[in-house]
Amino acid sequence: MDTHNFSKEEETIKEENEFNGITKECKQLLISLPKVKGWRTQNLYLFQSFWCQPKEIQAIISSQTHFEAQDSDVIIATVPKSGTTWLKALVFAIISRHRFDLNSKDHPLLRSNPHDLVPFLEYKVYANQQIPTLSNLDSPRFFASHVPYHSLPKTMTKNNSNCKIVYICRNPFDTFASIWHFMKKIRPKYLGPFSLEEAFDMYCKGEIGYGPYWDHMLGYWKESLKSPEKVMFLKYEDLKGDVLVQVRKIGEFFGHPFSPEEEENGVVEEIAKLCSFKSLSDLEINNNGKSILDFDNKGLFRKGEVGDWVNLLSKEMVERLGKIMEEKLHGSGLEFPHVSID
Ligand code: PAP
Repeated sequence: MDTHNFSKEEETIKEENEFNGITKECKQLLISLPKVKGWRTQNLYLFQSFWCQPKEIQAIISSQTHFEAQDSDVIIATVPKSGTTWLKALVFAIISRHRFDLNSKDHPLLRSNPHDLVPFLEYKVYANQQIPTLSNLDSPRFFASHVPYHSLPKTMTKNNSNCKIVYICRNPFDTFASIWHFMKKIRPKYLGPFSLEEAFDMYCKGEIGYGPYWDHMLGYWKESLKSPEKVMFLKYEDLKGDVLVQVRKIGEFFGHPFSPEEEENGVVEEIAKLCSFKSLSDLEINNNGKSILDFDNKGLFRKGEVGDWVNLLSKEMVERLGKIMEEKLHGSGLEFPHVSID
């Protein structure tokens, strides 16, 4: 429960922030939707079966209305904090490797954060009521989204669309830990205190941006089983396990397999190195620059480890989330490595 008592002035700031930049129609829609307290904004709204913030809902509706997919589009879909930045870097480097020399000091990944090279539909492309012309962008176009599969623009997902989607998620224990640490940094003060217990409780109920994450993962999982040529399903743990194998698979999936000559010249290894936690997090742009929603890029690189949740969650928390995962993922074939706190 939120124990912070808001002053009159703070209440005004809250109200102004909530619908600032939101059209009348969208506001009307928001008012009709179920809502819960937000992690980073005043409220999260239940829109198309997932929880989301007002500004993003408006942008998502706009993307669903206006985005025209092209067969050559490269789409990266992700659960927040599951390795989006890493996957964006890898996919960009793999697909543009004939255009941008991997050894060049001018490689875009050395000068730009991956989020600026592969923009989110909901945070960037259609943000702030923009409806940009995208048809004249160089091919292939790169876009990203955090929305569940069923809420992607229909021109992407319809049967006769050949654009490809690579998806990444992560063990929900680590996703929670990553989000919790990130949120502590960016949560506005006027929203008041937010305890670990409260955040965890909301997470377990699915009340988090783009959550519930089990539904998010299952949506893409089922689609990847049905149409493996259309949706490639990855876990953060797969990339950590053997990034070279995954780089090759991503190349093949997008129709850019590595030639024997490239293999011999170590191109796969070069890409993995360029996109590694160490390389990216050492860059000036990722230490002092900003990208999505004006947040510091530095905050996108914390530890980059598997299993860091053990330093955060109590035994009871592990049991509760473990049960939820078992129940939700049961029978789907989607699994994460066994979790135990002992
Ligand atoms: P986003 O949703 O804000 O874009 P996202 O990139 O999906 O975040 O996830 C951030 C996590 O990926 C962080 O995990 P952590 O909190 O457990 O440390 C971050 O450290 C990790 N990460 C970022 N870049 C890399 C990378 N190149 N290699 C491995 N992990 C990375």
